[in-house]
Amino acid sequence: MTRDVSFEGSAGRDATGQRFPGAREDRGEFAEAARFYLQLEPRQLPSRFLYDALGSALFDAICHLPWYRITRAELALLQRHAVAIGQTFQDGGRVVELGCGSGEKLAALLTHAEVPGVHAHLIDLSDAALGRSVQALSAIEALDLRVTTHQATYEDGLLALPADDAHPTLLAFLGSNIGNFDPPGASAFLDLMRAAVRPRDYLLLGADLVKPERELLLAYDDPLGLTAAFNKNLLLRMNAELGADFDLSRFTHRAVWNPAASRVEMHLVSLAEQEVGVADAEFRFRLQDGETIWTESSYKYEPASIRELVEPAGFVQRNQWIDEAARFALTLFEAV
Ligand code: AVJ
Repeated sequence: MTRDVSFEGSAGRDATGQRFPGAREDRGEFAEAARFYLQLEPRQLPSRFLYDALGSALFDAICHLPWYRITRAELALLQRHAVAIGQTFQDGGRVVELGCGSGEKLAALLTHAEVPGVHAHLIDLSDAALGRSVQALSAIEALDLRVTTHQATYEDGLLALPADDAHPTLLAFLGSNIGNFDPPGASAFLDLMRAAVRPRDYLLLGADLVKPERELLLAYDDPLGLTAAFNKNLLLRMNAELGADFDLSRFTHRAVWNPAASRVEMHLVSLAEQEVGVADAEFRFRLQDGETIWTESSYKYEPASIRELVEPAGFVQRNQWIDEAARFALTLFEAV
């Protein structure tokens, strides 16, 4: 296995690469985002800030919970259909994974696909995640794998992808990470992914499906309290990194299924009327008793709605594999 590394910066930009209104160069990206999103109505914070070292470890633990089935269901589908998926990057093609996490899923896919000479490109914001993924892929020795890591936002990573006219590309966006985008954001992101590949390249999309509310709430408000800790860690992180003074005992985790929008929302609910300061972002604000800070949306799909979301970006659906018990879909699209 060979490894090359490239770094692309993303400071001061939001998920779509835009600068925030009133952004200042001397404040960090996190401070800028906190200042902007905490003053919106309703108050909110972008979910990508959940993933510092502790947040990423908590998310990995969540993936082992019996109530959170996305990761296991997707891994099983990838293994079962690896040979069919592997057709898309035969002949020394590339696999580009956005948000590789631990690298376990890509490793499972490549192990079971048995396609030699693949060039894997890993795009993730977290250096730790990239390191673990390289580790996971280095365990596959037989396949003469080449791995390039890009520590970057999805957008910057896609833009930095070298053009490759000679080899087919499979772009993988797994784990229902698409579900963190609202529908316009998802469409814009699909356009971006389509622009990064050529006709006859492929997109593999993992997306969680609508299921009974009781199951959704157990997945996002688990009885062990891991998801609550994952959510409240955002307050801990603001205290540590932004000089904020959130009192964690005065907030509680809440998961809500919003059927009209087809999404699970995570909120941090204020348990009292209170004032909070975020020193490094130079602002203070008052929270009412019961007021919430909205920290994440996880959109849930119907099998047909995935196609309707993706095809307008310039793809056609070629295959869809569904885990009926977990209600999770892996859908393969070809760029046209
Ligand atoms: C990693 C964004 C797919 O939305 O299910 C897990 C994150 N949030 N539990 C999801 C998450 C709460 C997860 N994604």
